[in-house]
Amino acid sequence: MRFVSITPNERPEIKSGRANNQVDYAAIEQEALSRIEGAGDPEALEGLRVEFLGKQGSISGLLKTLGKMTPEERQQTGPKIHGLREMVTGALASRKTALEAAALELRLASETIDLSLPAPDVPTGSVHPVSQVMDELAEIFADLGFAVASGPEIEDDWHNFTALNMPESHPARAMHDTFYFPDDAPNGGRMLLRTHTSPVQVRTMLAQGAPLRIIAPGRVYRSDSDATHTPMFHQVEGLVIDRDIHLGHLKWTLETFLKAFFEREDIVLRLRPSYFPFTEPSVEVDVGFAVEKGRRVLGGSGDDPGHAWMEMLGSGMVNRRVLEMSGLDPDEWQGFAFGVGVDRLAMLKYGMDDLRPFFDGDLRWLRHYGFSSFDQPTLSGGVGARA
Ligand code: 2NL
Repeated sequence: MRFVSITPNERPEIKSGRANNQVDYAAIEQEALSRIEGAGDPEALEGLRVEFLGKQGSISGLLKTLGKMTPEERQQTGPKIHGLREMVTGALASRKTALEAAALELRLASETIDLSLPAPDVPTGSVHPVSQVMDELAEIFADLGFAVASGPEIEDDWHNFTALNMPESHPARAMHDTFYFPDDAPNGGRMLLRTHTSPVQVRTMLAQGAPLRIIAPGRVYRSDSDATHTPMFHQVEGLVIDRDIHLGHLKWTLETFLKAFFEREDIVLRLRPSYFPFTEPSVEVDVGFAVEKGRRVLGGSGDDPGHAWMEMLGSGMVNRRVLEMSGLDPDEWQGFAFGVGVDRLAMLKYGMDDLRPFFDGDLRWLRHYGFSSFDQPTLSGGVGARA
């Protein structure tokens, strides 16, 4: 086989631009193509690209000879050199594709996956019981036509207290051990961490007017800490404002909610007179329970043998003064409201006896009590799920 070198150094006529009519372009092309075809790996191919088409490459050198030719020579030789460059460029590209395909074939043939092996454990989080209960509450109240309202956790004195019929001097303020921000807050008014989600409801009444059917779930803060109190806890408040709303609506709503939440038809309520500054009359709601195997099980009247009453939530008809301060005419609009601790509801429903682990972030506890996010959105499934 005839060996044709196309390296410029060894081809003086190429380098000098002389005697182009003597250059055998077809032979050069033939050799270039066969060497490209013979390149066994991407590195060798890249070496050939540099050798032919690089700055100092042989074909680049041929292109440079065009400048030194007469117009006639150039017209004759130009297409040959450009054609050569195009052929070589195309051959490099298709060889590259072929080498890549071959490498992939090799990998596919040599790398196998044993699908019968157990997959490594993927760490998955779980839904915190408080979040789970919040979702259940939202679902149950959604079935009853309540929208979810939210608002700031850093509140001003007026929305948290004054608008709820607790003016500056009101003794009920002492019942809320409030976290206050420093007095020199930039906007003048004294700011605090909300002690309940009631200010959300005041803000919603002011913004949307009546009628209204909302729940306000969220974090609330009181300076209090023992086995049954944490400085941050979760509350859901509910508010219904409409014409001719009365205590009967309150009782039916709470009974329907508690039956759906605890997934028991035999939940019995006791309404007991109480006092809250923001409701009049105020009603505390107790639920009957019995102790089975050391655990409190809800159901039945607290007056039944072996039963007792447990305080469940606070509620009442919205105080006229609260309606007025929220921009509503109390002679036209009435309403009921209630408030319940979410953490307490979670403890009762899922059999936990201490509140503090809720906020410790202990992974073992969370794995034990957490819920799978792949479960149904709620366990109780909303109102009517028990039918
Ligand atoms: C409790 C008591 C309650 C309310 C919250 C409320 C809100 C507005 C107007 C009137 Cl905007 N009332 N909320 C009413 C009664 C009781 O919570 O013991 N919660 C844990």
